[in-house]
Amino acid sequence: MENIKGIIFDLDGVLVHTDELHYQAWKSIADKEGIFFDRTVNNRLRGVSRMESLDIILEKCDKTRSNAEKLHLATQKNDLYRTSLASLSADSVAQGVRSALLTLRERGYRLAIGSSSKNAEGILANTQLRDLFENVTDGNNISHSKPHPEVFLKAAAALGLSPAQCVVVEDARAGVDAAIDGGFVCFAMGDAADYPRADHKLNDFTDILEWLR
Ligand code: B16
Ligand code: MG
Repeated sequence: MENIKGIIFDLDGVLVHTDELHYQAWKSIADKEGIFFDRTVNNRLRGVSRMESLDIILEKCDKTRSNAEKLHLATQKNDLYRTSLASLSADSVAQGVRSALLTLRERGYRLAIGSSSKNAEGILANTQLRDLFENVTDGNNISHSKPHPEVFLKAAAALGLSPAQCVVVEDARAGVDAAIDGGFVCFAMGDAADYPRADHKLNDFTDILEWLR
């Protein structure tokens, strides 16, 4: 790890448990439309863009939807999701995360966000995390969502670092694929913790402090 100078964090499911809010919003849409949707299907949506998430949900449905109908469903989901984001505050940040991020900064690491979400800036503002990161690369800045490495390559470039100088922290298999295919070291937690492509497993977010001294 001597070469590591930067850390790029996924947002939903790593720093904040907005993954649960995504699940609740999609569940509400699927139930209203009579489409089967459970947490196993939901795990396939981690790190994947909003429209690609909808396509995965619609795999369980025989009815073909027009692009306009799909856009309407995705907008309904995002409206529900954004309503739930309004209740986020500094207290919504996962246990130990803020102090671990401060410690990593004190140790000299450069921090960035690499998220597929178009709501990332709002989440970082509501949770008062924004100032801890030099760069936020998110769903508004990319053409290809995870598992494509674009989001992490852009975040590393914004920090002025090469992929080999950065660790990516992810909770999604699609995100681990993006990191490894982009040439990054990848720490995995949550749903992706046992994914063999990751370099190291974090049982708890604060384990990162043991790896990056
Ligand atoms: P939005 P991450 C991803 O964020 C979520 O994991 C994924 O479930 C979501 O579909 C995607 O953002 C798009 O989010 O609808 O807010 O633009 O995990 O890459 O931080
Ligand atoms: Mg995630």
